[in-house]
Amino acid sequence: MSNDVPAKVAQLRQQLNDWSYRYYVLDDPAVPDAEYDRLYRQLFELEQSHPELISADSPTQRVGDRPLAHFDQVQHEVAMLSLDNAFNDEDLIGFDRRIRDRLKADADNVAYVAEPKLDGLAVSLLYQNGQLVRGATRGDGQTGEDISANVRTIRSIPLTLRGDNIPSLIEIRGEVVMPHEGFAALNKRQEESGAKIFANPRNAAAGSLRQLDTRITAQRPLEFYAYSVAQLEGVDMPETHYELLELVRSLGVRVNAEVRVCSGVDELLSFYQSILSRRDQLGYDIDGVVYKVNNLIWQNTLGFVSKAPRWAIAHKFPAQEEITVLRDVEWQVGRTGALTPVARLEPVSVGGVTVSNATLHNMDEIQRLDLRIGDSVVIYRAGDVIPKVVRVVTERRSTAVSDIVMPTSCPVCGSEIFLAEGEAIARCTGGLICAAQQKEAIKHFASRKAMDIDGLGDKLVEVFVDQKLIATMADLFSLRSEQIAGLERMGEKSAANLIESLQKSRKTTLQRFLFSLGIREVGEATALALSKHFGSVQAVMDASEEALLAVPDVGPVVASYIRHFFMQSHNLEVIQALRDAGVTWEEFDPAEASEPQPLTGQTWVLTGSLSVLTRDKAKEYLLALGAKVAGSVSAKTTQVVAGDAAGSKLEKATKLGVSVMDEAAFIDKLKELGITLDEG
Ligand code: 5U1
Repeated sequence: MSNDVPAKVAQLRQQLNDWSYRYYVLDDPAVPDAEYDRLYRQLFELEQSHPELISADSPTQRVGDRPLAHFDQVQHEVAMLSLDNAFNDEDLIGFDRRIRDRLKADADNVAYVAEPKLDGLAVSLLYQNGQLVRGATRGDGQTGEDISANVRTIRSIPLTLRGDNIPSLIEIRGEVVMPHEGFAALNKRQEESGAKIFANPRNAAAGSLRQLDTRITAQRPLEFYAYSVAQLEGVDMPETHYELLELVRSLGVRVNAEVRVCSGVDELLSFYQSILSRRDQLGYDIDGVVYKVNNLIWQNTLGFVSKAPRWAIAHKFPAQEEITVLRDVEWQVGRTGALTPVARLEPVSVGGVTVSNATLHNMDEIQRLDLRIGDSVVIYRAGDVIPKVVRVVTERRSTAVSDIVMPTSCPVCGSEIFLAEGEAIARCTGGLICAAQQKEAIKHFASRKAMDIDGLGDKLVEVFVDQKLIATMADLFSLRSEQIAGLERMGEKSAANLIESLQKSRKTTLQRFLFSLGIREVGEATALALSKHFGSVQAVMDASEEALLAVPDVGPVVASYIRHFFMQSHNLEVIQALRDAGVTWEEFDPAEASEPQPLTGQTWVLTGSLSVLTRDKAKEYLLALGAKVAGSVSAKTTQVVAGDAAGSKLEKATKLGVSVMDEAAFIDKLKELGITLDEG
């Protein structure tokens, strides 16, 4: 049996590498992450019991187990160049004219490859006989730093090239970036742990790549996109840059999906406009587009001038950082009482959007920036990332600046502000007597994934609290139509509708109810885990920290937040008041509910638009029946429910032979499994 181990290890590595390729290069995940993780674990365990089988190219060998002492220097065999810039259409027209003049091209239209210019860090990857042997930074273009250990942690960089046309040597160059989503999550984690907040994704990517401890780099959401080949041996050099990128892609290295061949200046300009209009949706920062002459012989003919090639140019986008003046700092109180300083700015256009507010995170960040009211500051804004103050332009500081002082009492309710030892975030101690916390707590309570009170938007909650019609969520259920009809944007009909949806929302589930209470760090998934584990609100209320720690998804911090929440008498009063107001949910005894549910072990995917059920309701029913609900279709999917206008997921299900049902069949199935559909 043990003879099969090497074969099994090889097969697992092959499978994991194939899935990574599908995920990163083809952008077409083959299996859910959990399945990847399961096989990874199998491989890891096999390698642990057979250490002689561990090899550097194994997917388990991406992260080192001790920090490096320093980075070695690397001499680039081929210099890493920079690019000339075009700041407007005229610059670009001039670039194209110079190229046609030099090439004496009779053709009017030179073919170019147009690519987004990613705003990250240029990196060189050297592969010998298909193995990644070196990763290096650009440095000064001639000498960079050896960051091999760091680049190995980036999952979109293969440790081994794919296919059977592997070059004996290839040096691939490209950009390492941190996508917006990962950047926001990283800064949130940094903020919560009191660590340094990164000014923008480029700085975060640079800081992560220059970590001597690769275990830290491995936790940073870095991605790689290839854009050129500096050395190639052992396979024929293609004729065009585009074919070169295709070769790179065929070797399993990701190339940006936006790359296009364009002919002549007009096509270049429309590419520029198209990318610019989608800039905020790409998910990572770009600072322009790059155009390169496609024909590699022509590139050679054109050559270089000083440190930049004549055959390429970067057409710059409006900057994502601008300077403005900090007019004031206001302190916002959130749902959990956290005090967040918000910069009120002299309005400034950043990347085409007017910015007048920016987050300052916390007092530590204000001190780190050495910020004063009246300072000139650099603002960064991109995508969905909330604009932020990057730094102070100290050279412009006048004598008229004033210090920023954290309030000692809550700006909303006047209660004391408390800053726990070692914490960066100060909090109002007013709890539900603080209108800011009341409002935020009620908005959360009413939201779609919580109690789903149709027609009760954020604005209306603010009006109800300001008019002193309600102070807690329980008060919502004593509202009468005549009290609210006539309020701002509230006619008799909408008032009656709202009362009706309040009435309907009284019947809920234990998971929704627990989620709706707004306990710190108790999101949908934790609420579901709590409800499955305890079966009743009382059992959650009575649970010790130790008992809470037995719930999957609950760690010591969350457990302490849950305990703290149920120790506050005002919270217990609100829960009782909600029960008294007729809010109900089904409870069960977990000891009797250990048998598997009808869909345990199955993975379902919902796609297209459903007309009878909402997507959330459908998901809730499936979870209640024990199924997992996934976002993408793979060979592991048990069942796809396809609503109207279902697109690529339906196509994929058909291709993979996964069973598909329409909404009517789905509803029949739910009924058959004992689900009573909620009305509406
Ligand atoms: N997309 C892209 N970015 N970028 C940066 N292509 C590209 N090419 C570059 C640079 C510095 O240099 C070429 C000279 C290969």
